[in-house]
Amino acid sequence: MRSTLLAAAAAAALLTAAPAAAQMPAPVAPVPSPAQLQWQRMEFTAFVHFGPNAFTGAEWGSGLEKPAIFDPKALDARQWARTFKAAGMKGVIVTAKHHDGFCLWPTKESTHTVAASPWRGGKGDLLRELSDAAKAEGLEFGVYLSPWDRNHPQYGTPGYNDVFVRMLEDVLSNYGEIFEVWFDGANGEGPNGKRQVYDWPRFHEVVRRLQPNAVIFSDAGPGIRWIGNERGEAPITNWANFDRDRYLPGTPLSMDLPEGSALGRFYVPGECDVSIRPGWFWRASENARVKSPRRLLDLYEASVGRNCTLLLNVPPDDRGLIHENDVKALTGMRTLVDRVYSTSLVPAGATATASSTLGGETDGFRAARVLDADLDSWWAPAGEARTGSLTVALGAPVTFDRVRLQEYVALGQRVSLFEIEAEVDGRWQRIATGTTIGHTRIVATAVTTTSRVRVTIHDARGVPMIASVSLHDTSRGRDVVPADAVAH
Ligand code: FUL
Repeated sequence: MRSTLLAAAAAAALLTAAPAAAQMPAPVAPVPSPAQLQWQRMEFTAFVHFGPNAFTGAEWGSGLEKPAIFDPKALDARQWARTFKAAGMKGVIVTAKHHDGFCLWPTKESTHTVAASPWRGGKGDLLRELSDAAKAEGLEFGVYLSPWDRNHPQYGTPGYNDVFVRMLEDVLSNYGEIFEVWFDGANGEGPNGKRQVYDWPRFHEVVRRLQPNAVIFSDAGPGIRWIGNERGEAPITNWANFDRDRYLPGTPLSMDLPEGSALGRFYVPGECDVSIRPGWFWRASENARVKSPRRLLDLYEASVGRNCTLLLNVPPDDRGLIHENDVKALTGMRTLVDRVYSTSLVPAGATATASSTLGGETDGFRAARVLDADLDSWWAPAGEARTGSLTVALGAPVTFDRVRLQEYVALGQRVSLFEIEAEVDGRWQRIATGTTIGHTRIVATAVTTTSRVRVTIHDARGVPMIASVSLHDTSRGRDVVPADAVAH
């Protein structure tokens, strides 16, 4: 089902992208798979850390916790899914198994599972409840699985890789379509004091076999890479291109993890994971330390606004509910993101012109295509040019402090150097310069009032293909979020 949808979406994207009069620019490798492209366009996803740690206050459970402590009496996965949906998130990824080894589904592969807990009389299956709730709310469903297991008696022996493979098979066969599989790279010691040598090629093969459209996250991919920190912030220069096969932690090549590299041979976009609270798991002592809506907007700009996705962890509490303070923060964040980013301040009557246009301005890849809301409709300069500029005439002065640029990345990420100018008192003045754009780049500028904005691409890896130019003002949200929630 999802595969048919993905294939149809890819074909439609190419069709809508090509005006009759012009030839499509050639792809510039590496290009995303349809699943990666769809994943990038999701932009914002919920991460859910839940398990015995919500009852003990631990960050890393020892694996010795008694399953009897896992008893979230009011657990309501629909409340989680409704909260995420209302926040503007497009999917949810749950810790099916964290380092403590406790499985949130009743697998035969372990005795340390929900089946041994009092929750739902030992008949519960959290993956079932959450995948159903996600489906009901129209959210994609994904799973986090830690190969590091501090409980399993076989961890640290070759037999454990078979156990982990069977666990993966369980999780990937029984809960419908999985959009992302999140492999935690942690590799500590197990109950016998040994570390496991993980069989990654085999783990990946299971995912490809059972969920061919799922994207695989781990530090260096293969589908999605870690951005290198747990603060939710990507570097300003950000390539989806990345040499995942050469990545080695602790060597100079690991420097490529945050930024990617222009010449990277694989398309492996970055994901920014961060918690809404100081810890990954809920604890009562952090109820007053939930990040403010304003801080969450900053994180949105530092992740989604830098060609990455934002994977925001919202851990349920020991009742099995998303705590009121987290709900409030997410509601405030949604209001801010909507106020600032759901519409562009470029007025409907604005016009766009370009230094040149592939296929001509009448029915080619016209400049005005950067002003429509369709990401599959983009401007490109004529010939094989790797440079060019777009001028947007606003018709009347507009005040803004953010410019959002978007590339059409289906045929490869291209732009490596750009400049933004505003016409002030009859003279063009530079208000920002930047390197990469990618799927989305949000550029902060000084508060600027102008009737004309010019975006110049100074260098790119191929013909630049610009899908969108929009203007935004972060002061627009301030009046709708209470002052106490804004402070951070
Ligand atoms: C890390 C883990 O050790 C943390 O507990 C958390 O799950 C984070 C997302 O990944 O590797």
